[in-house]
Amino acid sequence: MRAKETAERIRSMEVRGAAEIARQAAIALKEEALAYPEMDIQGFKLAMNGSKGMLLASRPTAISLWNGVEFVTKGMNDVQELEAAREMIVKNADIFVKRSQDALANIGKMGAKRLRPGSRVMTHCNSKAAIAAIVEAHRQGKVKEAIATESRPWRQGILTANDLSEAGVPTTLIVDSAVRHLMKDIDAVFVGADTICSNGVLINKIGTSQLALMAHEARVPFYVCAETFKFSPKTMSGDMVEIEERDATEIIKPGEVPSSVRIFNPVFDATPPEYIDSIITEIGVVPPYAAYEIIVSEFGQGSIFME
Ligand code: RUB
Repeated sequence: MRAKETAERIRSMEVRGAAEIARQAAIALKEEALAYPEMDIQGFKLAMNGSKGMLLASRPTAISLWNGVEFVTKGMNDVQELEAAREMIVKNADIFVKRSQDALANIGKMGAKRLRPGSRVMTHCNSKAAIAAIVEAHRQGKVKEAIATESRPWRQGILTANDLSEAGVPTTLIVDSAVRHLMKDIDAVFVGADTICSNGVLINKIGTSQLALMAHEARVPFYVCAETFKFSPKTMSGDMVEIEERDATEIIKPGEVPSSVRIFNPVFDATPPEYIDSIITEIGVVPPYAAYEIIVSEFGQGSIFME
C-alpha cells in the first residue's frame, strides 16, 4: 500500500498500535520507492521526503513511527544514483519489518520469565509486545488468568481479549474503573509502549499511569514490553512528546450532552519511571533509568544533534 493510503489508515486507526504503524509506514515507503517512475534522483528524494512527511503527520505520539521512517530513509540524501537509492530504501524497509517481528519473540521469552506458575496478569489497551509475553508465559503453563481492561474510549481491550482467548489464555475483560478493585489479586501487569523518553517516562494508552499507580500501591510488579524502536532519541535532544487528542465522537454520541459541555479526549498519558519495575526489550530486561543508554547504543550519540 502507498504512503497516502497508509497515512489515512493510520489516522483513522484502521491500522493501530505503535509497532504496527511503524511497520506499515516502512512498507509504504518501500512501495513508494518501487513505484517511482522517473529517472532523476532529486525527484526521487523529493517524492520520498513528501511521503515521509505524510506518514509522520498521521499520528503524533508514537516514536516508533518516526524511528521506523528514519531507519528506512537513513543515508538516502548521500546517494547520488536512483537505482542505488531505491534499492537502499527497499532493503532498509525489509530489515526494519523483520527486526520488529523478531523482537516480539525475544520480548515474549524474557517477559515470561518474570512470572511464576499460577499467575494472574493484567494488561491495558492492545499491545502486541505485552500479549507476546503473556502468551509465551501461558505456553509455559504459568498463566492462570489474564485480565484485559476495556481501554475506553476506543475499546482496544476487546481486541486484546480476542487475541488472548484465541491463544488459549483464560481471559477476563473488565471496565477500566474496575482496575483497583482487582489489583490486590494480580501478580504482574504487562503493558506496551508508544514512546519511552530519555528520562525513563513511559508514554502509552490513556489510563496506563493509573494502572501503574495502583500496581505500585498494591506492590504488584509493573512491566513495560517495548522494542528498542519505542525509545525516543528526540526526547534526548529535549523534545516534548505530543499527546494526541482525538475527536469527541469517540466518547459521546451527538446530543448526549449539551453543546456547552467540552469533551476532552487525550488518548495517551505519561507514567513516571518510579512506577515501572522493568522494561522488557528484545536486547534485554532493563530498568527505566537505562533509557538514555539504550538510546545512545541504538541510535548513536549523534542522534542528539538532530533538528
Ligand atoms: C495502542 C497502545 C499500545 C502501544 C503498544 O494505542 O497504546 O499499548 O501502541 O502496542 P492505539 P504494540 O490503539 O491508540 O494505537 O506493543 O502493539 O506496539
